[in-house]
Amino acid sequence: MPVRNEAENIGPVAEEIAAGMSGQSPFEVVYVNDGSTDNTAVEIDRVMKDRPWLRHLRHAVSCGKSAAIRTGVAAARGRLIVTLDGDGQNDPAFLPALIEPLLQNERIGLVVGQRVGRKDTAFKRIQSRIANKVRAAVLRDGTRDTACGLTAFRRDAFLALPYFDGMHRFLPALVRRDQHEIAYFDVVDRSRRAGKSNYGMSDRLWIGVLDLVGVWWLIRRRARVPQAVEIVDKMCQGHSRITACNDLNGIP
Ligand SMILES: Nc1nc2c(ncn2[C@@H]2O[C@H](COP(=O)(O)OP(=O)(O)O)[C@@H](O)[C@H]2O)c(=O)[nH]1
Ligand SMILES: [Mg+2]
Repeated sequence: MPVRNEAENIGPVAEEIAAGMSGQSPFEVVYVNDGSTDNTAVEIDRVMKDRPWLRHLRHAVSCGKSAAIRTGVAAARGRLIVTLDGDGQNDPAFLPALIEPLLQNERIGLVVGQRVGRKDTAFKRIQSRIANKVRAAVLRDGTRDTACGLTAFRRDAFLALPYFDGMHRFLPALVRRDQHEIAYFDVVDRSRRAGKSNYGMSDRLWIGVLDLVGVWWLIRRRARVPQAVEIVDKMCQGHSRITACNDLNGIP
């Protein structure tokens, strides 16, 4: 869970996660505190006291949401990962259902939460609708909504993706580029519990256009990953190849 300046939301969201995950397989929750300047760190330390499944990683300075997600995934000890926002917009009750498709089908590399009943302001919803339409048309990633914080994926598949600031908004296209299948899951949206959004319009629009061009290029220029086999010289079989060949060539 990436968090930046979410002090008031830490306690309530931790409680909801505990309720949503009770009775599930062993799990851990990695909070990545991305250089928060409010009481987020104090709050995470407080809720960790009686929750041994909670971990607190901290960036010395804010590096952005993609960086925070990557830090959390790299630190995670499980093979399967679910992400969710730390502002209470994502209901942790959906966590087990998001993991399920990954357990059922090994070809699936990513499960994407799709928000229904959006609770954002009308202005933000329009921005989001336009951005999603443009992205889907350019990348043909078959995804209605890539900005939902609830996603689930395989740790190794995620860590193999190209890493850049903003990559978390392009997971379907990037995962598909690596030949994994994608599953979708509708999640009921909620309002931010407290605090304010970390993003303004300029962050999303201009950087979003630049990132879109970058991801389009990555897809266009995807290099085939060859299945390489080593051809072993029959004369050398059964010996250590280097020694044997050197012997044959008369090299000491
Ligand atoms: N680590 C990190 N998390 C961020 C950053 N910006 C946003 N977040 C987190 O990402 C989630 C979604 O951000 P939010 O500000 O709610 O964006 P919105 O829902 O699109 O308005 C929240 O949990 C934030 O705390 C950032 O720069 N770094
Ligand atoms: Mg939010």
